[in-house]
Amino acid sequence: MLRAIPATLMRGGTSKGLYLHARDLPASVTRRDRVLLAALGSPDPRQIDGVGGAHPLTSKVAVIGPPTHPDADVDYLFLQVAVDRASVSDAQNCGNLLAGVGPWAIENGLVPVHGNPTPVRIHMVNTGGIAIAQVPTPAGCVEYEGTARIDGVPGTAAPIPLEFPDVAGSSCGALLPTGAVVDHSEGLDVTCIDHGMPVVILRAADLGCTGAESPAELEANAALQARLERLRLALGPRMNLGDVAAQTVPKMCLVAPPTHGGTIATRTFIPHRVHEAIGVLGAVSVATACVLPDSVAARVAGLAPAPGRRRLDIEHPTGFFSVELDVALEDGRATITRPALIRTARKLMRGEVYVPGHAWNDA
Ligand code: NQM
Repeated sequence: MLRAIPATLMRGGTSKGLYLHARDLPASVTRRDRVLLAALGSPDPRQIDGVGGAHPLTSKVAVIGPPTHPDADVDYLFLQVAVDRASVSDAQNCGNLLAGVGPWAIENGLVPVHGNPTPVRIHMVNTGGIAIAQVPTPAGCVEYEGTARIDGVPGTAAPIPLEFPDVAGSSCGALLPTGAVVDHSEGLDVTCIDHGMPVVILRAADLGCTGAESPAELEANAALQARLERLRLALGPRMNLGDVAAQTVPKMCLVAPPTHGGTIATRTFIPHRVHEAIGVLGAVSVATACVLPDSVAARVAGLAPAPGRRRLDIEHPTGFFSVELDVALEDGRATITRPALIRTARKLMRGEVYVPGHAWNDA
């Protein structure tokens, strides 16, 4: 018999996924993953027998529950459900689904409304860091509608400012996991960085690209895909990520001079499909590299070093992603802290998602 699981389908930033309460899923990771694969309809390129959207950006799950961190209001575990493989990964964060966590936690009784906005301190279980979301609650309840626009999403919605006090090295152990601002691999200069998301930054021109290609054009370039995967497999262990063959990190980001008035142009492999925009923490990592003297991104962006609160506009295939950072400079070295940005979210549907009984029951 089909098994019903309480669920909310939400857009978080430029991604979409199922938001579930931790208590409504099996405690065993093997059973939990089987249930999520069945709920989203994987493995199947169309995810026809589930609620997944047939793309990594719409095949995502947020598991939310009471906090296990003393400085948090809720725990948020992000799970990437592969589309065409029977695989569920907790190896990365997702700053886009994160945008929906505060609203969901308030509406599901985990966090009381207090004032407007209501701050929600979110423990990102995947990597251990804390994010602070300011959720609009003007009339004692969550307000989703508003005038904020984020590129990659049509229309407008209520702004949800997100701040990340402590995400440097969250997956790799250090902001610059190899210890260098620039590394060399396969004859290319690369910058390996983790300011919330492990990212390898490469100059698009070094790979025969302009950085203005569409995601479809880049995905059709088999030689480029193969070269990037060789680099990723070689650099993953050097970034303290171990064997990354089956992991969704590091992301591979091609950068080029800006063409629309922003700081830098990006095209990001996540790591095999190309992002229609750029991930949230991925954008934070790239923005950080833009103000790190001598990094591959800094050389391309060509910004003059300057201390203080900086705003970096990261160009991507569907517009801009703006990130603010605190930059301190001493003896030519930069310390970059307190990334902050704006996202929006929308509750799309609330009810129960059904999975075959065997997915829930089988040992
Ligand atoms: O970098 C896609 C997304 C993401 C991740 C990915 C994200 C982040 O856009 O914080 O949001 O890079 O796999 O949802």
